[in-house]
Amino acid sequence: MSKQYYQPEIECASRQQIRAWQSERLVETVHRVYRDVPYYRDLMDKKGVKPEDIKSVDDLHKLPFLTKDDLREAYPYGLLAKPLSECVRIQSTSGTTGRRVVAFYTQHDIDLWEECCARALVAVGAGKEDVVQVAYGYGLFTGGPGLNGGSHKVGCLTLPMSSGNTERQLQFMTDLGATVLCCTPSYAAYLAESIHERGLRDRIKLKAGIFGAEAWSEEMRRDIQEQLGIKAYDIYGLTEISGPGVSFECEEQTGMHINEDHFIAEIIDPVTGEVLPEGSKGELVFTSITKEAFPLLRYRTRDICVLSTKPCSCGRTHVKMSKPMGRSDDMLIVKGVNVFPSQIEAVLMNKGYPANYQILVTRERNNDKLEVQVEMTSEMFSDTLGHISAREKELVEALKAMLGIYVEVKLVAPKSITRSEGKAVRVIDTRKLY
Ligand code: DLL
Repeated sequence: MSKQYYQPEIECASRQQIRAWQSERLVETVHRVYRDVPYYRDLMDKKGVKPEDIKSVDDLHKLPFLTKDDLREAYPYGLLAKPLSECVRIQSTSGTTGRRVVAFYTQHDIDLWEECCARALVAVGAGKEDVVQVAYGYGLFTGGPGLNGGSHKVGCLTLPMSSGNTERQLQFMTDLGATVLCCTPSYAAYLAESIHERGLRDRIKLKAGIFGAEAWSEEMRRDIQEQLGIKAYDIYGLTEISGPGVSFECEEQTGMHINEDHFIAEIIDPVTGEVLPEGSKGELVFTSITKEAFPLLRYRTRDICVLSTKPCSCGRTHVKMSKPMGRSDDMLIVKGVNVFPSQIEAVLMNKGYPANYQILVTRERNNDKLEVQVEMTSEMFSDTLGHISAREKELVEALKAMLGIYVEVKLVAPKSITRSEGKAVRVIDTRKLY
């Protein structure tokens, strides 16, 4: 293991020590933003909170929340906590609606972010001898630059592929003997499928994959692991808080350790904003405590998950977050029933379908219709030409059992759903709800 990016004194510190670091850094950050960022000063004044009221992590709940709307309102420079002359980079979220969210970095912030990604790589067993293929998008999206920087820090040979151009990905993967693949899980599934089709399985040397940026189920993990003969690890992050590496999985593969020396995590009730006890399912909220240019206090991620400080076999003591179980804002309400796309995916994968599907939500005469188009594997396609309706019926029943509502299922031919090179577009909701 690379010593520099696995520091047991930090990653395996006592909970008491972690809390002490967090309290000290939180107090410093709150004083700094109150002094230097008028937007924060206004928010805190409106809530009647003074920096002196925040003496430790126990006082965190007194601070106002920050939302994506605040970031849009303060766009572009309103939340900047350092002079522009000290900033060296921006990154931006992948959202296409409304004003984009732009995050700023000083060189210190870039180093910190890349160190978080380096920790993620070391946690999956990467070291100087490894060849890391980074097939996340580069540019404004944080996936490529973050993992690229982390890989450099660990000293791996880094292949800055960016996403797309599958032929070239496979050529470099085989010719250069990539051992670690970093990309979205949907692109990993597509690459696995392409490797299988070309009979390249014996020519790849991959041992691990670091897949994140979108929701993926345990079933999808199993599929990718089997197809590529690797261990597939989850990684989480968001542009606003830095990018990938806010949390990452270790060899236990049972949730992602949050880099708690840099970020404080809370779980809140998404409706009331009340802080919930450990183990509750709710919305994840982050406070960054070491960033210079763009420190965010109590930022509402809209990601629904659960936190746990249960001891981990890897020895790390940093709190673990579950895989996000959906978003408080992408949850579909169909015929009054809450539906998470991840539930549909779990059913499909359980029944042996590939991760190529699309969920269509429409409304006709005030009646919601939920349709899932699912691609068959080529084996299924040739096997079941006469039995498609039986297969469809089986899925309808399984989805009904999971969701409690009728879902129309259409099985479609292999390769008929457009492949994604970045985040897959899973849901097409044409209802006009607002
Ligand atoms: O997706 C950063 C990233 C890049 C993470 C590469 C991991 C790997 P954004 O484009 O700002 O940043 O999107 C952030 O994506 O709030 C989650 O809803 C979702 N997301 C990120 N990682 C995961 C994950 C990057 N592992 C938003 N599982 C977040 C599920 C994820 N959802």
